[in-house]
Amino acid sequence: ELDVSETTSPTEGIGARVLRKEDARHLRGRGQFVGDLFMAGLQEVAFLRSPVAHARIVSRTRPAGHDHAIFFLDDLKGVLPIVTRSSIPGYKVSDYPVLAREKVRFVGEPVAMCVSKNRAAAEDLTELVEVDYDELPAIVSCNGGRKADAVQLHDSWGDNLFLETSFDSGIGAIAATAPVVVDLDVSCARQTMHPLEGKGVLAFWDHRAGQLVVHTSTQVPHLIRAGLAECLGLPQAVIRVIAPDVGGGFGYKCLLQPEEIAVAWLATTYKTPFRWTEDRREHLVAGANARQHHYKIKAYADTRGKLLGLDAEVSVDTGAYSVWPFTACLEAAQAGGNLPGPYHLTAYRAKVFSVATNKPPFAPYRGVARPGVCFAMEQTIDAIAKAVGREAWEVRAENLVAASAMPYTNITNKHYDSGDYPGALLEAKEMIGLDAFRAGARRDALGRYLGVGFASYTEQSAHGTKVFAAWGLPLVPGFDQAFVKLTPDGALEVRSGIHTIGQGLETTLAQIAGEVTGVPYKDIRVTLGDTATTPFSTGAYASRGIVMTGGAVARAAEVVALRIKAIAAHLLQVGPNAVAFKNGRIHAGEASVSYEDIGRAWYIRPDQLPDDVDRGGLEATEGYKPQVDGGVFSYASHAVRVAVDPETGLVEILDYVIVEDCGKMVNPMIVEGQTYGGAAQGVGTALFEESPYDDSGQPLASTLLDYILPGPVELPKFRIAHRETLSPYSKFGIKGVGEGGAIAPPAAIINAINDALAPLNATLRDAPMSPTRILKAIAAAKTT
Ligand code: MCN
Ligand code: SMO
Repeated sequence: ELDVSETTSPTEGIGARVLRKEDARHLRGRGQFVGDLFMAGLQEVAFLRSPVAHARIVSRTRPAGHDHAIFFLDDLKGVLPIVTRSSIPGYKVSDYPVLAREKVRFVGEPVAMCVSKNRAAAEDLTELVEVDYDELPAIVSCNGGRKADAVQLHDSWGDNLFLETSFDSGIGAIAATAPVVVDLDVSCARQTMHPLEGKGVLAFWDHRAGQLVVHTSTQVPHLIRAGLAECLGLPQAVIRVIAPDVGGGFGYKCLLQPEEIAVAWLATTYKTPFRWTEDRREHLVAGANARQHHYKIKAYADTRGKLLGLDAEVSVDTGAYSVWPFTACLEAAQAGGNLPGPYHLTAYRAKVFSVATNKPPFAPYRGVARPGVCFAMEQTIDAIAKAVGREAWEVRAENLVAASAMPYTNITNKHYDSGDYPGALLEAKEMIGLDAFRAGARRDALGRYLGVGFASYTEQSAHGTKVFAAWGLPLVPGFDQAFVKLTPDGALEVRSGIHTIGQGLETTLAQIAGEVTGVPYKDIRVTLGDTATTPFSTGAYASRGIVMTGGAVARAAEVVALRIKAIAAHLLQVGPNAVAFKNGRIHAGEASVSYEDIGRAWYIRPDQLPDDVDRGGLEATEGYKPQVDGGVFSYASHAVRVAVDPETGLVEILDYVIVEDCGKMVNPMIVEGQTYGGAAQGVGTALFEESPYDDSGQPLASTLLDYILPGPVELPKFRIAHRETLSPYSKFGIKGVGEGGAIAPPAAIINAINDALAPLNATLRDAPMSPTRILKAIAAAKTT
């Protein structure tokens, strides 16, 4: 039986593969999610959602006697719409109402809120509501949305563009003089995000504290408090947000959702507890979406395949509203800023559009823009290789930023701090066995075509305040605080407002605190995600947790460690520099004291301590941000070998290798888990997942029979190799890793499929690479 208190790793600090503290409860089914909470008088909430994509609401009616059970927007007195501002010039703000009143803008948009003793009864109430819709044409694509005569989603806008912007370092003469030019149109499909646990919120009024208490499945409790305060018109001090166990977030749980505000309003108004839990169908139809990017690329190269310039147009199908706090610009602006990726590029131009469509809003999803960016850029590299007749890995290696060039500031002003990008690629090439593969047959005994593909990327992590400000996000600061305390009985408490959403911060923050203070891992308790008991953190997203919160924990722990040492020195009658942490005690040579001795001395007998012992106590709150505001950059190269069946269009992944570098690893086992899980989601993006819409804006994948998630049968055993290049800018040289695994699989897999299908002259450009798309590409090649 797994029991983390039995972890006996000789080292438990940074670099140790200690078992996760979280798993003791999760493996026994004893986690506490929003759905596990119960309170006396709890009522459940269901939402009536729009059945049409775009319409004016002519009338809404409820049967008499249901005023306190069925609610429309007008009933929600004092509630403001979600308005997400941005300082990016030209960005258009959308008013995202908590319940639709004049207009609905996507299928699934909440129109009425119904409350009853249980969910089924609340759902029954939704059937009593009558709404008359006057339907409008739906905008279901970027092209549709950009047409001059397109119907507008937001009446005052004048068009359907959240944002139109450009990056331009000048392409200059290269367009006319470059010997090699490749053109590509690349698209990836719209996706939903599917954390195991859907969104959930339970709110009640705490009469003793005089506070609205909101238990919500979120990655960003402190931000949600700010957002709720804004939309409910309450001071932040009157709101307590608690994130209980969160069964996966992946970006989806970074948002302030209308349902969250509506349920909080009920609790504030009626002073009794209410809960809404998202069901799978709501997630599929009404939950925020991700990934739908379209690229038109022209790349210029010399005859060896050396990149000379890149010219791109990127459109993102961003859905109906701008989400709080990340806006509808994030994805498109990031796509434009990240397209050059890990490559040395001296001429770059990109036009970027974020188009409003009659679909659910767009949220960040593991990798944020970069899976799309990598998909486009890595196909471009392969296309150049094909044009100049070289192996794709060779062209890649020549264009990657060299280790000797580090630190390197790229063409979109990203400062790559450290690493050996070509080194990781070459290692991946060896691991996948490219040379042996090229020497072997192109088809297997089943007649399937075989191919190998590569993809490389950088993963910006731990963005600072200035980066978010430059993305126009005034509400999103890039720093964290943490609190560390030695208790009277010699245990260590660590608290921060970030949250553990599956990625393991309860474990790794404890490892850092233990590394600094010498307190044994089993005696460290990490408390996260409750605005009343934790100092500020922006939250768990952008692979920032371990760098930012980890840095803050280290700094607070350093303060406490100094005070522990001062007391120990006094107890052991030596100078403060003569004591050291060893084997769970504080030593001066052979003599030692325990952490409990320290706790007792400080809390119980402070009168016996000399005056020069720091009176700050055995606790400290400290803040942290890395030395650079632009974040620290992890990177990786993926390589994959596939078999493609030309009769069925099915792809089998035969081998998959990942060579990754996230600086100093706090827990290599968790880094592997993160990489594995991310890559699994990447395989979903590559081969299976797609949320299509018909011309009227109806979602065509509203069950998990239509929306295919990869399971164990579809996933390869990813083979992972680590490199550990320390960042010069972060505490311990750590870089983030939470998103990386998800970035490269679509790119590596499409390159492998195109390599396999080369003898047939078939080329794919769009994800997912479903059997249908593969058979179409083969058929198209036959007819040309
Ligand atoms: N880690 C480490 N050594 C490093 C880097 C990271 O040991 N050099 C560990 C960290 O200690 C942490 C984990 O890896 O336990 C991820 O750390 P980090 O990269 O800092 O990411 P965050 O803590 O900020 O987590 C958010 C990140 C994001 S943005 C998404 S999306 C995502 C992800 O984490 N969502 C996840 N991984 C997820 N994993 C699970 N199981 N569930 C999610 O919802
Ligand atoms: S998509 Mo991760 O929450 O940045």
